[in-house]
This record gives sequence, structure tokens and C-alpha cells, in this order.
Amino acid sequence: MKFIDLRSDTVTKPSAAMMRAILSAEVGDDVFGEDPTVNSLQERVADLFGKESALFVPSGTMGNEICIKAHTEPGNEIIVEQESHIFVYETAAPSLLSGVQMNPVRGVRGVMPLDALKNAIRPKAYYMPRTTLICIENTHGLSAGSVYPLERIRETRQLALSGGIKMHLDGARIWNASIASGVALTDYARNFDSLSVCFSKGLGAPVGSIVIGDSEFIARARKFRKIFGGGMRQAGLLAAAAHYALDHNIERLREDHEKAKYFANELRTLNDMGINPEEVQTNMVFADITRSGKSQEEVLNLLKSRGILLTPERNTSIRAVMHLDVSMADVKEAAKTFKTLFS
Ligand code: TLP
Repeated sequence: MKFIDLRSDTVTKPSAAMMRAILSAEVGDDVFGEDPTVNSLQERVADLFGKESALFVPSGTMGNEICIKAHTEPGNEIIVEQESHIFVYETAAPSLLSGVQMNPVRGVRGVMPLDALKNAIRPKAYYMPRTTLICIENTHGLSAGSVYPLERIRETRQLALSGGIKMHLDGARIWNASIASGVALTDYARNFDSLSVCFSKGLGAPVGSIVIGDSEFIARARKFRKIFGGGMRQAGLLAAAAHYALDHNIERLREDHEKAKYFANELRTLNDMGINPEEVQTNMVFADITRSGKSQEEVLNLLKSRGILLTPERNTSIRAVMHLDVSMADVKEAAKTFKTLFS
């Protein structure tokens, strides 16, 4: 059975053209800093975001965790959004790897209110943890890929600066945010001390993320990448895929956003599932299944039996993610099947 795989934009496979780019990559030992394709990718991405330096890493999780490690000391506290990937999906790695405590702030569709942030920043008392980092996620995955408004990022930056607090961006899907909002990558980046962005989500590369910051920060990050086991050797093979993704797969994210809008529009009549096309900002659609009379597992299995794969989210929803390996025709078919099953 051929599946229409809407579980994540991470499921894409490298295209033939991307494979050719991989096969013709010039490589060297990147732990010695001698891989020309990794080096050119790092320079390219630093430029793209208007920062001094960048470091290629195996995954988005490692990118986030290296940045948290490089910004903090054990016993510090970091502020994260309550439904952020760092808080929910990284298996408490900040506590385990950096010895920090996470202070979760409840956001509205992933966006943390300023007064809640102010309350979360600890007074400078010796008997309290020191707040050293605020993490923002853009787009915000558990809010169905919603975009973090630039204005709020700027206000948060001002607040952070006034308390001597650093800012980190989990920008796994910053490309989608930039395409949807029209905000330049540099405009996002200037508000952060570090960013982690992924090539292996909407951009369609098989593996790879990159950490971005000033040169001093990236030197620290390089050390922690080695400590965390992320020093790779002939990683130019992967960096070539990332170069290809930057050349070909950013602008086309618009198509994924259109597919998500279409899907949500088609399903909006399933009132009980709370699908509002107005809320679809990028490439994800969430459906609430609590009133369907079926468990998450039952709903997912039913869809699977008709050739459609989605993921469970929270305990209440299922998620469809659009990407370059599903066509508009696939999405139309998926929407049709979905409607017949749940109308
Ligand atoms: N997200 C995955 C799952 O882990 C949930 C997905 O399918 O969406 N930050 C954000 C915002 C992410 O969505 C993800 C992956 C990561 C970081 C981690 O990236 P990887 O999987 O490369 O470690």
C-alpha cells in the first residue's frame, strides 16, 4: 500500500538531484576543520542570518542542547515555553546535559506574554536560581506551526537585555516563519544570541542542523559538540545536501503552506474537530479528536488503514504536516478520505 505520509516534514527522502549534489561533494575531516563543503555551508549560513559564525550539527535537538550548554552553568534556570520542543520533546536533556532547571511559561499559540515572562525571571537573590536564558520557538510546532511575531520577539529581547539574560531561538522551521511572514532571516536573528535551524525539516535534506552565533560562542559550541558526540568526519556529504536545500527548497515552502490551507479548508466542516483554516499559518494542521468518540490510536489506525499517516499530539489531537514529498493531488485525496471517515 502506498501511504500518504503526513506525519512530519522530517520524512522526506533526498531527491535524485540532491543525491547528485551529495555524490559530487568535496569532503575532508571536519573534526580537523578540513571539510570544504561543511566550511562553506557554515560561512554561507552565518552570512544568511547576519551573524559571525556557524557550526554544522547532526540534529535540531543537538543544536538546541549545545546552545543551552554553551549559555549556562549548572544550577541556572532557563525560561522555555510550556509546549516548546525543548520542554516537551527533548527528554529533559537541559537538566541532564546542562544541569539547568527549566521554568516553563504558558504561551498563547506558543507566544509568551511579556508579563508572564517578567514574572518568570528570578529576582537576583542568592537563594534563587539565576535566570540566564530565554528560549523561543519559531515556528511553534505544538501550536500547529504558528509564527512568533517579530514585534514580540523584539520586546522580549529588550526585557532580556535589561536583565542580562541571553536569548536562544529554536528555529527548526525558521524558513517557514520567514516565508509566511515576509520577515527577513537577519531581522529574526539580530534578536538572538544563538539560533539552531534545521535542514532536515521542510528543506528536505536527509540529516543536519546548524547552530549560529558570534565567533566566541561558536568556539564554545564546537567544544560541546565534540563532548556530546556530534563531531563528524566527512560530513561534507550531508552539508552538500544542505547547500542544495538552501539553493532549491526555501521559496517552495509556500506550496506546503498552500497545501495546509487547502487541507484545513476542506476539513473545516468537521465542526467537532476544531479545524480553523484562519489559524493555519505554515505547513501544519491539527485536528482535535476528543469529541470523535474514538481514541487517538483508533483514529490514527483508521486513517492508516486507508493509506494516510498522521501523528498524535498532546493527548487530544492529531497532526498533518505538509512537505515536498506530498503532492497537491495526495493532499486532495487525503482530505477526501478524511472527510468520508469523520463526517
Ligand atoms: N520535531 C519533530 C518531532 O520531534 C516532534 C517533528 O516531527 O516535528 N525543534 C523543533 C521545533 C522541532 O519540531 C524538532 C523536531 C526539533 C527541534 C528537533 O529536531 P531533530 O529531530 O533534528 O532533533
